[in-house]
Amino acid sequence: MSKEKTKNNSKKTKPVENTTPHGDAQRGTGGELHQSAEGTQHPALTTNQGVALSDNQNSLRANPRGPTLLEDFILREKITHFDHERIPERIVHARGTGVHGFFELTASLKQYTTARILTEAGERTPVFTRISTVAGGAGSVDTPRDVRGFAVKFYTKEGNWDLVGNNVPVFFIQDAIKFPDLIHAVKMEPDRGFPQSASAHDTFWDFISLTPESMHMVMWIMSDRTLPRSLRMIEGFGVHSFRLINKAGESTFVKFHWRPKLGLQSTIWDETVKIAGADPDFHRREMFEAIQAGNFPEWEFAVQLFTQEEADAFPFDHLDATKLIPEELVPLRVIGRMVLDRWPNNFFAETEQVAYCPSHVVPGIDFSNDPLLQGRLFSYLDTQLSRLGSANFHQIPINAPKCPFANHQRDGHMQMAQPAGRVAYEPNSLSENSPRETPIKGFRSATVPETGEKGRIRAESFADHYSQARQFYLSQTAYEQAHIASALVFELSKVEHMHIREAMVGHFRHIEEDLAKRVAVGLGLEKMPNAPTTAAPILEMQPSPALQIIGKMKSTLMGRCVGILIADGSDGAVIKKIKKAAIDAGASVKIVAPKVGGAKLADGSMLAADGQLAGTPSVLFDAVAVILSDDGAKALSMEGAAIDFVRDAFGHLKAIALDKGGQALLQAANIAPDAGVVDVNNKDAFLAAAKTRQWEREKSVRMLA
Ligand code: HDE
Repeated sequence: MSKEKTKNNSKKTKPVENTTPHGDAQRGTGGELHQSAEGTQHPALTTNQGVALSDNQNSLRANPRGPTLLEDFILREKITHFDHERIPERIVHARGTGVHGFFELTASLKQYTTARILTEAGERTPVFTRISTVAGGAGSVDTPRDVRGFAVKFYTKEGNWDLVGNNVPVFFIQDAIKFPDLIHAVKMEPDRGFPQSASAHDTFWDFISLTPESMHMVMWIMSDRTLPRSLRMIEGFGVHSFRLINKAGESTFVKFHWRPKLGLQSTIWDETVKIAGADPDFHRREMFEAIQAGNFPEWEFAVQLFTQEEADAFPFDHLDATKLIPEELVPLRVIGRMVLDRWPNNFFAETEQVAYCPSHVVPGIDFSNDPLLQGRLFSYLDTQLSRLGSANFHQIPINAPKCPFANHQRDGHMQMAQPAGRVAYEPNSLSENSPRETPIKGFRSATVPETGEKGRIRAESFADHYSQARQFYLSQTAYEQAHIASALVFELSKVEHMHIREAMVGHFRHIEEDLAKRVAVGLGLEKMPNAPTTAAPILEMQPSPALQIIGKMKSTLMGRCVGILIADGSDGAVIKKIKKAAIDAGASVKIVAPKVGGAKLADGSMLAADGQLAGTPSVLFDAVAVILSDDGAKALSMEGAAIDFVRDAFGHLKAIALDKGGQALLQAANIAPDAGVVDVNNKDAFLAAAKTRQWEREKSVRMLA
């Protein structure tokens, strides 16, 4: 009886690459290389005990058509391991993309801190950065309207420092005790199990409408900040105030900021929704491709430093995480840069198992009394214990410090270390070499006096919930204000309960009457709801242009992608010219054609496509060119995907370069060209238009609130 063999792909894989962390010596029977039938060399496939397998295609059966035997330890080991492959996903921030890189300090903060990572200019420190969405599960799409987590693990010479921030500088709530309620409200509703990864539903807005302190954050999440074009084009914020402590033991407050080298850029809401369908992994794929291409994302690292006296003079409380410190009040000092340049080898081992904790700080950095931060100092360690399953999670390579670490903690699940010796306690007199305290260099907390009455009392200085929400709204350009109002109309239109819609509009009346009116009209409310009473007077604050996105876009094509739609008969010389111009300006270029094999150009040559038209819509690009022969234009005028390609590019305010055939397609799509639609030969005009969005066009393509 011959044994049935299914195709064994392993025979075809590249020979001899030992990827096990244990190395050859620990490969058991698999240690030596084996000769395959085809003559290639490969390591033996073994069990986890190192026993080489003779057959990985058939389980052990009593006879060829008989029952499987319990004795088959190979089958049982393999299936059992597989059954346990998943660990609990993060309760929030489950969907994330992680990349290795380095941090380089460019200006020393020696005067303010002893933390070496902030004092040695020119020194590079390895980092692992994970950018995430908040609400969705690990398998959810990359582009919901959502805050992005921005977590950086610095492997410093003095221990790991985790700066676990967001791409929005404020938060929904002031006190950690409200966090489970906030998250239960935004996650899918528990009875029905939807919506996944969306805030546009009743429970979220119900909670928000009853939580006035969230109004500032509401302005941010309804702005285009939550619709990033790329993970490389977002800012990052440490959110809370922290402290720096210098050699003399003096402390200074600090807020941390990341600013993207590519500038800020967002997508249009309709575009975002379509991207979710066209490429659910849009952000992760884009980051992967950028790193593979050597276009390493980079951020400036900046700080806002201020003293207790300065803080006392702010018209808000900096310990309240629903407030930011306007850059105009405390300017940003750029002190370093972060470059992400290496994709992880293994998604699970690194991106999934990385465990960030805001409590991971190094000597010279300390916490403030922000009650949200104080709660986080507990939560993250606790969550890692349940998610990673062991108090030894710090031994997983992605979490382990890259400096020596030693203490008397012992044992526990999955203990990897094998500490030698008799002594596992301190103080001791039996082991001179055992780890001991280092009073001079060791971690010390800021010596701040604490007085006052114990109690569950919200500080009065936390009572103003509207002034900064108003400041944010009034700081935006008219286009951005329209997007905020329209986002609110969109979200609240998904809310079934009238009283929740009305309550929200009531809050908006405190932020800006015009905003409230626009939303009320957009929702079709018959009369304006009353505004709730406020706990504190609403202050008129100076607008802060630094809060805009449009004001922070960079006039560049770096990191942007131009799509060129072609078909049989397109002019190769024209394609080449526009492609070169875009690449010279820093963009990447993708050719889109009805068939992925490519198109036969006018000169008879074939040009391969990077994407097939039906699967590569224009939402995946920042600007497009359409280069078609007369026949090509005629054929594509009958193709819905081609019509959508130009209609969406136009509707999403993108620059469009056209030749004669491209113009014919535009006409077939019933689009009247404007200043952002240019002749393909006028490459300067195209590149200039491609570096921005055609904001003026928007009123001609959609009704904004
Ligand atoms: Fe988190 N948060 N959070 N959070 N958070 C988690 O920790 C929590 C908050 C942030 O890429 C969890 O490892 C509480 C603010 C990021 O792995 C959990 C409170 C900010 C990430 C947790 C907050 C953040 C998390 C879930 C209110 C911006 C992802 C899994 C007191 C400054 C990190 C995990 C990564 C993850 C708790 C509020 C950022 C449950 C209790 C404010 C970027 O521990």
